[in-house]
Amino acid sequence: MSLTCQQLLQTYGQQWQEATVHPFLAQCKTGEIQPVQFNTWLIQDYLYVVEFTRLAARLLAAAPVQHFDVLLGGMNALKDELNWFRDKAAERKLDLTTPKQPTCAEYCDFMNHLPTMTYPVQATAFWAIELSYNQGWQLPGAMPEPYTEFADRWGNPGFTAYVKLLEQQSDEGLRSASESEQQQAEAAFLEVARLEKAFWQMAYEG
Ligand code: HMH
Repeated sequence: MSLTCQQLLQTYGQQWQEATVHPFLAQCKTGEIQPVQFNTWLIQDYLYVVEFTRLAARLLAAAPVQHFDVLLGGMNALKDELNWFRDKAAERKLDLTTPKQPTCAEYCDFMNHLPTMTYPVQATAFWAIELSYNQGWQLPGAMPEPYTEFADRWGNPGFTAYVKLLEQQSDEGLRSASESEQQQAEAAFLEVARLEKAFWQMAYEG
């Protein structure tokens, strides 16, 4: 029996919970989050998404052609997302040339290293990264202004459906993966969970 994404979520429920439930998100929901905290997240997440877009391109380069449709759709959404980040930063007069904080840099290093792994490993990590934001922004429930559009961006039903397709593609890749590749996919999943938690904490500390 090959590893599946659902198995990872079940086996590592505790780690996944810590990756997706954080006071930062809870306080966006209550409106208590402070501008310095939110703006730190916004700048650092823009810098993160730039590197995530490179990861998406490298995943596409490693993927079977049957998986192109879903991945190209995701890349199109990233085009909009990067421009949207620039708009949000401009509204708040934020400097997007700010250096990466150590946690953001560590997460970006992890992503830049992933393409040395085989496709199933990359696909599993990519799915986990997208699911973390889908669930993280969705679980607290509808958010008040000015956070509504942030929660909607990753929590909307279309994004949930996209993440489900990523899961199917990852599972398909894992079905023909070796024992060693499955272990690497598991390790990559855990690393995403750890880095997601650290990224929220970084933002929370402002
Ligand atoms: C830190 N994880 C982080 N930022 C994001 N934008 C996503 C995941 C989803 O792409």
